[in-house]
Amino acid sequence: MTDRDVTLFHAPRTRSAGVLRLLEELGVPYRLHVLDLAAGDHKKPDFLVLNPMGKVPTLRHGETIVTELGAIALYLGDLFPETGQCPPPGDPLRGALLRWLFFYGNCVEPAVLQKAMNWEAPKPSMAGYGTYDDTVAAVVGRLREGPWFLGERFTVADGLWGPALSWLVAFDLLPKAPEIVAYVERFAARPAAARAAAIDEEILARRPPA
Ligand SMILES: N[C@@H](CCC(=O)N[C@@H](CS)C(=O)NCC(=O)O)C(=O)O
Repeated sequence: MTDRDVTLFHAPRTRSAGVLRLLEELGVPYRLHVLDLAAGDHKKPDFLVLNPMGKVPTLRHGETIVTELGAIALYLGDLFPETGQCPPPGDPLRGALLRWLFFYGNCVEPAVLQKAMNWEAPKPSMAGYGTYDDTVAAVVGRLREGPWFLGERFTVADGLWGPALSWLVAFDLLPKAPEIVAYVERFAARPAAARAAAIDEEILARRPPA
C-alpha cells in the first residue's frame, strides 16, 4: 500500500466502468471493490457512509472520498501528474480541461436525459445546457479541433468523455455525427480498452447467475 493507492467502488456496465478505463489509461496502481447492484450492495449502510447517493463510481484515497465522474477524473489526474494526462494549474490547457470535465456533467447529462425522456424543453436561457442541439453542437465542434478533447494530447478529459460518448452513441442518445463516431472508434482502439473490458468480463463471469 502506498500513499497513492486508490480504491474504486465499481460495478461493471455502469458509469464506474469509465473510471476503471481511466485508471487503466493512467496505468497507476488501484484496487477494485466490486459492488453487485442487483444485490443492492450500493444501498447498504457501509457503502452509504461513503456515498450517501448510493451510486458508483465512488473513489477512496486514504480518508478522501470522491464521487462524480468529472471530479474523479481531475482528482486522479492531479494525483498522478507523472502520467502527463492532466495539465496542471498554470498550463495553458488547464482551463480547457476544467471546462470539458464540467461540461459533461453540467450540460450533456441533463440535456440527454431531457431529450430521451421527451420532457418539455425548458427555456434555453434557463437551462444550463441551453438546448440539446446546442450541447451536441458544442461537443461536435470540440471534436473537430483535434483527435482528443484538448487537441493533440490525450488527457483525463478523454478518460471521461471516451466511455461517456461510447455508451451515449451505443444507446442512440446522441446522434452518430462523424466526429463523434470517429472519436469513439479512436478511443476503442487504445490498448487500455481491452484491459478494462477483460477485467469487467472476469468480474461478471465469477458472478453466480441471477
Ligand atoms: N452523477 C454521478 C452519476 C452516478 C450514477 O448515476 N451511477 C449509476 C450507475 S451508471 C448508479 O450508481 N446507479 C445505481 C442507483 O442509483 O441505484 C456521476 O457522475 O458519477
